[in-house]
Amino acid sequence: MLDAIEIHVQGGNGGHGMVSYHREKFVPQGGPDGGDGGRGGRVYLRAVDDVYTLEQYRSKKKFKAVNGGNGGPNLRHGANGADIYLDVPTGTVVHDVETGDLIADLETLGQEVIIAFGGRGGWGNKRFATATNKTPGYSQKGQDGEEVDIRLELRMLADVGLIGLPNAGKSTFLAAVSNAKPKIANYPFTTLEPMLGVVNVGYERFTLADLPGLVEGASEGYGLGFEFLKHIRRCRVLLHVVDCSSPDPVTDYELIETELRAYDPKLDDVARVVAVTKADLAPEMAEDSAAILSGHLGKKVWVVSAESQQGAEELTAELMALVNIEKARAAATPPEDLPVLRPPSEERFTVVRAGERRYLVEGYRPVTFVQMMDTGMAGAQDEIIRRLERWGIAKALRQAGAERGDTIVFGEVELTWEG
Ligand SMILES: Nc1nc2c(ncn2[C@@H]2O[C@H](COP(=O)(O)OP(=O)(O)OP(=O)(O)O)[C@@H](O)[C@H]2O)c(=O)[nH]1
Ligand SMILES: [Mg+2]
Repeated sequence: MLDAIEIHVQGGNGGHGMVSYHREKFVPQGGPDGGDGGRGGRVYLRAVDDVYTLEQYRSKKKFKAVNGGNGGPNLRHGANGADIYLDVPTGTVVHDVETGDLIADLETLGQEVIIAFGGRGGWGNKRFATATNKTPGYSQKGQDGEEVDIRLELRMLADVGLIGLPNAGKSTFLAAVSNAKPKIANYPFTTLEPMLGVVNVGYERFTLADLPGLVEGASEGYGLGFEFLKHIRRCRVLLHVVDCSSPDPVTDYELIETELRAYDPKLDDVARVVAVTKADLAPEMAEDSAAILSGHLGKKVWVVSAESQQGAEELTAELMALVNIEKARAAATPPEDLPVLRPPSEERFTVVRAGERRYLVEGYRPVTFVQMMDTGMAGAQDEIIRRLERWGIAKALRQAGAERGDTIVFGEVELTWEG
C-alpha cells in the first residue's frame, strides 16, 4: 500500500510580451501596440473522496500546467495558461522535499491548495510607453512557472480500520459489506497488507481497511508487527472483531488492546466499535460472547455474521455515523504549524554587498522584473534603471556603496550598474 510518494510539479510559464507598432494607412508613425503575455497556469492539489490511495502517482510523477500565450500586435493579450488539478485522497499531507516544510494538510473534502504558481506574463512594449519614451523597442519575457518537488503522504488510511486476532473474520466482513475482494482463508495471516474497500450507506460512504491480524508481542515487532500498527493509527474509527467461537472473548479482546496501547497510548482515544462475528456458526454462543464482552466493556457489542449478513447493515450504519462525527471533529481542529500560502510581497526588497564591487538585490518585484526584461533589446537597460530609481532600489544601492561599473545581481541575472 503506497502511503508516501514524491512528485514534481511546475506552474505554466508566462507568455512573452510583444514588441510591435501600430500600423494604419495615412498614419506614418504609429505608437507601440505590443500586447502582454498571458500568465501561466497553476498547479492545484484537491482533496477528493473517490480516490483512496496515491497509486495514480506511482507511474506519472511530473506535472506541468499550461504555458501562457504570447502577446500579439494590436494590444492582443496572450491567453492565460489553463490550471491543472491533481486529485489526492482527503487526508493527504504535503511537504516541500527540499526544505522539509509542511505546505498543506488536505484534511477536508473539497479543499484545494495552489502548489505551484504560474509565471507572470511579460509586458508588451506598449506598457513601457511614456511621454518621454514614446516608442520603446523592448518587451518582457514571460516568467517561468514555479517548480517544486513535493512529498505526498497519506496520513489517513481509511475511515474505519478492522482490527482483531488472525483468523477472526476481518477480511470476510470487509468482503461482505464493501466492493473489495480480499483473500480469505481458514488460517492465520491470510492478509499480509492493508486493503481498502468502500462501504455505501444510503447516499454516503466510508472506506474500510482490512488490516493484518495482530498477535501478542506485535508492539515489539512480533507477527507482522509495527508496520500494521502504524496503519491502525491512520484510521478515524476502529472496528474490533472477535470470533464468536473463541472460548474466551475477553482475553482475545484485551490481547489486541494491550498491544495497541503498548504501541501508542493515543490509540486508546480512537473511537472503537466492537463486534462478535461468525454468528451463523453458533448463534447462541455469539449472543453469550457478546453479553460477556459487553459486561466487561460496559458498552454495546454487536453480533454479526459475514456469511448470513446478520447485523451487517445496522453495524455499517453505526460506523457511518461515527465516521461523520470524527470527520467533523477533525475539521474543527486546525492542523498545527501550517503555514498559510501567501503570494510573495511586492514591496519589500533588500540590498546586500556580496563581495568586491558586487551587490545582491533580493525582493520579489525587482528580481522578477529584471529577470523578465530581455536585456538584449535596445533600451531595456535604461528601463530597468528607471524602475529601480522609482522603487527606491537605486538609492539603496548607492547608499550601500555601489558605483558605476559594479555588478548587481538579481536572481539569475547580473547587470553592470550604470546608475
Ligand atoms: N461461517 C462463517 N465463517 C466465517 C465468517 N467470517 C469469517 N469466516 C471464516 O473464517 C476464516 C477466517 O476468515 P478471514 O476473513 O480470512 O479472517 P481474517 O481475520 O481476515 O484473518 P487474517 O487475515 O489471517 O488475520 C475463513 O475460513 C472464513 O471463511 C462468518 O461470518 N461466518
Ligand atoms: Mg484477513
